[in-house]
Amino acid sequence: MDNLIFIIHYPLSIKKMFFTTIYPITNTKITNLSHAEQVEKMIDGGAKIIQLREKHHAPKDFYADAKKALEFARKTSVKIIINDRLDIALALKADGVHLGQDDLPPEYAREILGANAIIGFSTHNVAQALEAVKLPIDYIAIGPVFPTKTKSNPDKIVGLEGVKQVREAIGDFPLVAIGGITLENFTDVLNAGADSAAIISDLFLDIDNIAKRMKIFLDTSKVI
Ligand code: TZP
Ligand code: MG
Repeated sequence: MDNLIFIIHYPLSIKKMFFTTIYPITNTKITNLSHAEQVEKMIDGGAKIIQLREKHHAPKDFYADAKKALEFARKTSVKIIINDRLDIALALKADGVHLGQDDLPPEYAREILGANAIIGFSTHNVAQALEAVKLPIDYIAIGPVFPTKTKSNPDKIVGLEGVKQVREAIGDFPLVAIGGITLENFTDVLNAGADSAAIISDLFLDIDNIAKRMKIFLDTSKVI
């Protein structure tokens, strides 16, 4: 018993509890609302984990807006994940970061953010997914599942078949599907094996009723 080896398994199963069937992502361009305003509405609609994604504003403006969003979320148990910007996630003590294939490698993000942070990683095919599950991350995203206008230069569409193949390849590793997911195809995506669906544009179809649409998504997933 001298050489007891402790193996730390990622993802920590307790973190899986933070997932709901919907993983909403903010978008200031589509909504014309600040990240903080969107977070308020998403939380009102029942979101448990929200990703702040900003592709246009200056880092200092994103930082200030995300700070307000986080202050609001901290009155609740809702988790806030920052897309791309490990520096902003660290500065704000956000709950985690979501990284893409070309971003800072997740190993470094883990070193910097620590064991409790939630780290997500985008993948676009089975081979990338299989590599990703070896990394110290908490969930992988697969997509785009369907055509999307929200992301510039999207990777090849994987379809429902792609989600199924990734699910089969990765076992029960937490899986988020993304790209072109709507109220109509959302249950198919979950049935294909995704734990959660990350949604941008379809959540904002009616800008005045973001919370209501969020609730409809959550209620829809309760009946599958
Ligand atoms: N990554 C793959 S598709 C996508 C991202 C960030 C955009 C998803 O947006 P939408 O509007 O839900 O298709
Ligand atoms: Mg990215």
